[in-house]
Amino acid sequence: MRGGALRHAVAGVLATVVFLGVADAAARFFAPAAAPLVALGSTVIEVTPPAVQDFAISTFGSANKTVLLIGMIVGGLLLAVVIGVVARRRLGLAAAVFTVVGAALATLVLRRPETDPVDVIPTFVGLAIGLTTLVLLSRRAGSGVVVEDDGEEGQPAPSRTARRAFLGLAGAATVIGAASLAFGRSVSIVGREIGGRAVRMVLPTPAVRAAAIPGGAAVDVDGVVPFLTPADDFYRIDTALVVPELLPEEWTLRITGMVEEEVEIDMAELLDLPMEERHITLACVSNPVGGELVGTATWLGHPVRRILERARPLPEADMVLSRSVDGFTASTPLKALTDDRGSLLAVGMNGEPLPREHGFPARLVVPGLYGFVSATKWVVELQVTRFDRETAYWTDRGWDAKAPILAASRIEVPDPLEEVPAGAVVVAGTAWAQQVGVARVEVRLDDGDWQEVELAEEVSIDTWRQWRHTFDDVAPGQHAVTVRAIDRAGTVQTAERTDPIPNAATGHHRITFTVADR
Ligand SMILES: Nc1nc2c(c(=O)[nH]1)N[C@H]1C(S)=C(S)[C@@H](COP(=O)(O)O)O[C@H]1N2
Ligand SMILES: [Mo]
Repeated sequence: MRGGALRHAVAGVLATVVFLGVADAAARFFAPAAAPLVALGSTVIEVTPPAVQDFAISTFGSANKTVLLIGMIVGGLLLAVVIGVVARRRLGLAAAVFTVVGAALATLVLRRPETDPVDVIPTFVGLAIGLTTLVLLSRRAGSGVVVEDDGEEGQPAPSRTARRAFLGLAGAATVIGAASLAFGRSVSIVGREIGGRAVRMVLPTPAVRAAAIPGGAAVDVDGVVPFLTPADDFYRIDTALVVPELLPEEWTLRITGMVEEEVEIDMAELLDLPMEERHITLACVSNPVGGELVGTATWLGHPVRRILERARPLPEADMVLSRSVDGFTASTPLKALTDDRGSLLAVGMNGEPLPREHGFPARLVVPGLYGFVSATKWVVELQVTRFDRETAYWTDRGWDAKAPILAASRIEVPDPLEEVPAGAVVVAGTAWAQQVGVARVEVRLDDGDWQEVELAEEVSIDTWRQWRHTFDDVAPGQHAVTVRAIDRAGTVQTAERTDPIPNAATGHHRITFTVADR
């Protein structure tokens, strides 16, 4: 690119960065979705075809938001370059396109369920300052037709002072753009949440404590994931681009719909109720065979059934549509929330208040059901209803309305493609069959017979179980090991491979490894 065109492209990019940055920073004082980047990203997530969304979740797991954001940045930069280059000859047209894009973003902000009309203010403030930046920079970038370069007719190349003015202005725009992006919240989505408000909540002492995890629950093989998953390593699935910031004092839960009496409780009231602690393994329906979208935590909460009892659901009701502050919904059979499995309105995870990413200040945890039909984070409403009346977020995108967790097993040791020393080979991993319990786990080497493994102690039917097995004297060279679980109902995990959609992937986990020569 010749100097002029390059300067104009830079002008376009800087104007765009200033626009989005200033809007992002201003949005700090409004709802999160008031930031045009957040509104755009959320809209992209919403309109993405389920197959692509499913692919993104199973391929990138919890990093899928980062991939989306990088895609948006690349797309945005390309558009910015085009606007900048157009401004070189036709500043009016470029300014018009810039304004139209800004207005379109404002419309997306307005369309978000979490925004009010005032939330467009940041976008217009950003747009005004970005547009000013575009005009000022383009005027000083010159026509770029450097006479001595190509002899073409045109305006003269910018003078040295004009260039200096351009550089000065560009520098200022860079500083404004970078500083405001750093102050805004979109960038923090890429990393951990920076600048999130520090909120404190003191957890009550449990009325019912979970038994301590016995030593025998672990098989003691290096490389097997710990029985309790630390919150920082716990997988995360959010449809929202930005983790909602919900203060305990702002939180209320409403029980609505087919009930005899609508009920609303706030956090002070909830924390006064008797709390129960339970170890529960949560699993995502999008987890590929052998994948990592599963984890176990000690959850602290009040039984949901007690809260529903207060509202007295009508006999015709068979479903609870739980709603998050971010608009996400899940359909849970009423029975799963009222029977004695111990579904929780949870406020604590592993002895701490829920981390923001995992639903602070309150979420649902239902043993035996995949997260998308049960584990609503930042839950603010339980609408008692019927499966033939209401549908949930993922049901509208082609997934099943009801989804019990299927028995599954995973090999964690050895690593895929690892080279292990000659002789005996230790394989180990985890298996789960919530609400039913794991009865047996079997492995086989290459195409050999299924062999029963040694199972670690069971903590509860709702938690995963570690297992280990030793194959004696394995011949050097490449081998494969396959695992399957058998649950207490006698169901043997099927070998048939299916996609996660509509109700979880099936198939055996199989890895290959190499045994070194003696
Ligand atoms: N508000 C909200 N709650 C949600 C989701 C979501 O996207 N938004 N994802 C669900 C899904 S698909 C799963 S698997 C679990 C994951 O919980 P975690 O992110 O705490 O691991 O939360 C569920 N609750
Ligand atoms: Mo999920």
